[in-house]
Amino acid sequence: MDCPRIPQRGRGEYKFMFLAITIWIITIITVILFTGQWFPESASAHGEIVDRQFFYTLIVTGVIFIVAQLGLGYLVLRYRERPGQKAYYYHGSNKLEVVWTLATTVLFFGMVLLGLQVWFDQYIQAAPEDAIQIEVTGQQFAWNIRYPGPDGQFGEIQPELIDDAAGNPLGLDMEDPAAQDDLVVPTMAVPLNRPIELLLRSKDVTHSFSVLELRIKQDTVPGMMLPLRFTATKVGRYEIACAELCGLGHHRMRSFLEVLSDQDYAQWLEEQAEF
Ligand SMILES: [Cu+2]
Repeated sequence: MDCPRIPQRGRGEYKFMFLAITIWIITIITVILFTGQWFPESASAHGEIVDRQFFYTLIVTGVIFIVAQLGLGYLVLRYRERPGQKAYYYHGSNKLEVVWTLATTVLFFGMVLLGLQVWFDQYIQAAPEDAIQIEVTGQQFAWNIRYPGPDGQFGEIQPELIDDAAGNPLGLDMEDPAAQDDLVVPTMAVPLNRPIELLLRSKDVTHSFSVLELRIKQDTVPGMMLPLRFTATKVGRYEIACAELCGLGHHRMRSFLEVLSDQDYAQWLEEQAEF
């Protein structure tokens, strides 16, 4: 049956205009909120690449967001309810479905390929021979940082020896000669421009070791030892935050990481060992 359109502007039309304009205003506000400085200046060798990857991702997703929201406002206006107009069934376009599925796939894999190298360097590539290994164990709600000491070997740990009250939060087995010089401290220090390999563990639940300036963030998972590599390039004192909601005291699970010159680092290690 033929259904002629009856063009007629009623009061109801304004609500569609209002909705479309609201969508566009929210889009503009969102874009403004997303521009500007996201992070403090990078203090690690891979930080620049992470920032570049972040910027590309923001641009690609931002452009898609803007186009989609402008389109949404336009469609609200174009296909608004009009007096006397009847809705009709539209099956959709298979060609369009294929095009945007392919476009999304290409974009997604493109972004992954762009970021693959820095991800590979941090997680898959073996640490250089001269990398300094530091073990980090998260627990509700503190970080335990362990250095292997002058022998360069981490001593044995036994879960049954864990005793927070007695000052042995990791369960270090003092009968093992390699454990006797191990240093367990609440804050971390690393030397400048030296490759560092963190070995991340957790005693209880999932935590996340995160230092914004160094552009590092990695979950610590109970039962796993996860490596995380970086080279600090700027002397400074940076906050270590837990980036995983890990319990009621999550907000106070923080520590500090100091990047020091070689000389200051050697002195720091000596001072810590004296305690
Ligand atoms: Cu935590």
